[in-house]
Amino acid sequence: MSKNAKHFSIVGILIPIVTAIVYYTISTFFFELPEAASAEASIIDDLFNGHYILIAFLFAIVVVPLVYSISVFRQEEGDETDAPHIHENTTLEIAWTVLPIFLVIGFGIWGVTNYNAVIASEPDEITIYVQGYKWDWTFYYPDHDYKSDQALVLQEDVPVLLEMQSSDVIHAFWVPGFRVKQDVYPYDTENQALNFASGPDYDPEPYHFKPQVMRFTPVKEGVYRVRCAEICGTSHYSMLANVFVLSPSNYQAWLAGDYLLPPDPNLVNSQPGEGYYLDALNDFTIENGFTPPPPPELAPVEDEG
Ligand SMILES: [Cu+2]
Repeated sequence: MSKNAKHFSIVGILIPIVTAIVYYTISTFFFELPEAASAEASIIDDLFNGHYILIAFLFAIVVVPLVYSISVFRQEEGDETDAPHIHENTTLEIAWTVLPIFLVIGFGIWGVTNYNAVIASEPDEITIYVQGYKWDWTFYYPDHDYKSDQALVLQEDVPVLLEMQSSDVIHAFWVPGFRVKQDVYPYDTENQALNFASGPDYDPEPYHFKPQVMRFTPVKEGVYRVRCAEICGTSHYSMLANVFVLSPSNYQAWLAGDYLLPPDPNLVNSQPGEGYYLDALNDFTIENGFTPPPPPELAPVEDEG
């Protein structure tokens, strides 16, 4: 084996190893995603994973040869000669131009295909209106006698079409567990009475307003969070709402008014980072109901008498 072949084979073995380590590190420690809870989540996660693998590989093909060269090709003591000067390598230049072009086009086609799959309409989807405003969300169910609630309540495995608008500034509707996100625009800042909140017959059409639409199918019972993903003012951080994904029987009970949901933590405490509340919500079922968690215990004060 020539010396060059030996160097190339060591680098060739190190590149996939480093790719795997970097991929594992970024997908496990830096960008760990919440549990996937919608039918669309796996489509988005495939794209995320594809990008992570590519990023890890591009990191490895630059850094492995660099670190290997720095460590192995040291200048000998007393050696004053220059390294060979290399000009032009047509094959290499064509390769590093053409391969990235195909990669970018390939990822583009993949992205568009997946995006079309995510936004595709479903035959039996239910429509819910969403009003975003500084700093909360309200939900309206046009098919169910104008039922509104501070929480978004969905039925497991039933596709949803959200029609959304904002009362004031641009917000963004984002449920990390569902992997879907959509900007929500103001329609008419002059006349804020004209919105979904004004009634079930509200029709944005005469105002030439097209609501923003978003589709997804929740597939796991549980409690999730909507958070605003567009910085929209001082209380942007607390522009949260709960999403309850209920079984068909619980959903029907909720529609009939027989099933009370836990209060919105926005109303109970608006401090950010109070995760214990969300943990308690996650244990919530129609059978065991909801018990707000006890306040954190204070350490007893030692009597110094
Ligand atoms: Cu917002």
